[in-house]
Amino acid sequence: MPKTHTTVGIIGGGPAGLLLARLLHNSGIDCVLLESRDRAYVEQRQRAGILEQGTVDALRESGAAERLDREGLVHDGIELRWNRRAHRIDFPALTGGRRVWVYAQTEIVKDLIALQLTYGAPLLFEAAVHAVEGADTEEPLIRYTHEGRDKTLTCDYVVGCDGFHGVARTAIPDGVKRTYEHAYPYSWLGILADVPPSCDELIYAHSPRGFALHSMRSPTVSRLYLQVPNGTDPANWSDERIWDELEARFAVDGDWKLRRGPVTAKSVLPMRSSVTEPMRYGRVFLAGDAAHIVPPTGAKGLNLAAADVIVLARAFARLKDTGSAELLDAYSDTCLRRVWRAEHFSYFMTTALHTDPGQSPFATRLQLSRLDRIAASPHAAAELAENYAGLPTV
Ligand code: FAS
Ligand code: PHB
Repeated sequence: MPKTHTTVGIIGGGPAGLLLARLLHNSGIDCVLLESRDRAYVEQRQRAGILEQGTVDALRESGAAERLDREGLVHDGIELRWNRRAHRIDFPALTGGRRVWVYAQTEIVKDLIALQLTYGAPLLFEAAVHAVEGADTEEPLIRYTHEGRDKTLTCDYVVGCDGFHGVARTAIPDGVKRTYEHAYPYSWLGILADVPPSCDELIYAHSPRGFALHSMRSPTVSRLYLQVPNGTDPANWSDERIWDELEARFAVDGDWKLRRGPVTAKSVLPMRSSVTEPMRYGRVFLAGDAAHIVPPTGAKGLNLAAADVIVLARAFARLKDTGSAELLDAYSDTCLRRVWRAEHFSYFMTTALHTDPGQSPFATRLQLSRLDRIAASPHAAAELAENYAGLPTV
């Protein structure tokens, strides 16, 4: 019989909700997690692939990194390509030792769900939340449907981890909520392919034909993306057409070769930025994509979600241990400083590397000058490395 009251009601079983539930459990704080989809769906949803040092540290501290440490790929840099030249960004050398891990979001979700179901507080799948009421009262209420019946959950606090299309944001009154948005004039066509990666580290390529990214999931599975027009139908892109276009965009002097193989998944992802302020109203908090969206070029989405819940879990633990709400009251401002830094970095990486369909030759020369500067200046390279490998969690 599901609980009817909890300390922290969490809406959404993506990385933000699952990591928050894990951190609260470790602090002895009662919570209930409500996820609208079934377990299989959330575990197979292809999304992010890069973890910052701070995200890995939090997963380790919460006891959720055993498989990550066994199977994750540690990366000390990325390669930028433009005008047929390549330049490596050396993260540890430029950031005093920080690095990144390649470990798919799907695997993090699987690991956290397994822990949650074994040791954690209640995690209900196919529990769709359709309203959050009383945000400005002492006992906010979540209305949800589970097993065909309408139910309610009263909470001391509610945390909306329900992503960009979730419901929690509606708990903030329109007169209070401020939304900042930017849409990019292109999308990404993302593929998974059963072929070993053609590189040891990620390659981000600027080309007159458009952006391309070579990432990976394991020593035998590659993850690649290429810029396409908004509204692109992935069905119009055959494997051969995808590989031909990727090969053209990664072109570089020297003997580098792009390995080809069967494409096992393809999807189109729109590029947008969005921030909702504040990230708290009364006793309702927003975390992760429920509060902010970044274009994936800077590999920030998942890591921002983790940073939010690390700050929030620490604040709930302070309240439980000392009675002080100081960190809770600072949550929104604390997170928004990092959110806007990540929004700017993601905007920088996206606009520096993508070719806007309508951009002028002058704009292209400015892009090339930015990329030349990163190759020429350790200071410019360090700015990119610090932002990519992740700023220390506050
Ligand atoms: P999520 O969206 O992951 O999770 C929200 C959860 O809430 C979902 O499981 C949803 O089912 C549930 N939910 C929604 N409404 C609900 C309701 N009413 N009741 C109950 N549950 C509800 N980031 C990168 O860094 N790199 C990438 O390559 C990348 N690729 C992406 C591709 C796509 C298609 C998308 C959409 C995002 C991508 N992102 C990427 C960003 C992505 O990784 C997010 O930042 C990350 O999933 C954020 O995690 P959450 O905040 O937990 O939100
Ligand atoms: C990924 O591996 O999915 C990935 C990596 C880096 C990005 C975006 C996506 O910037």
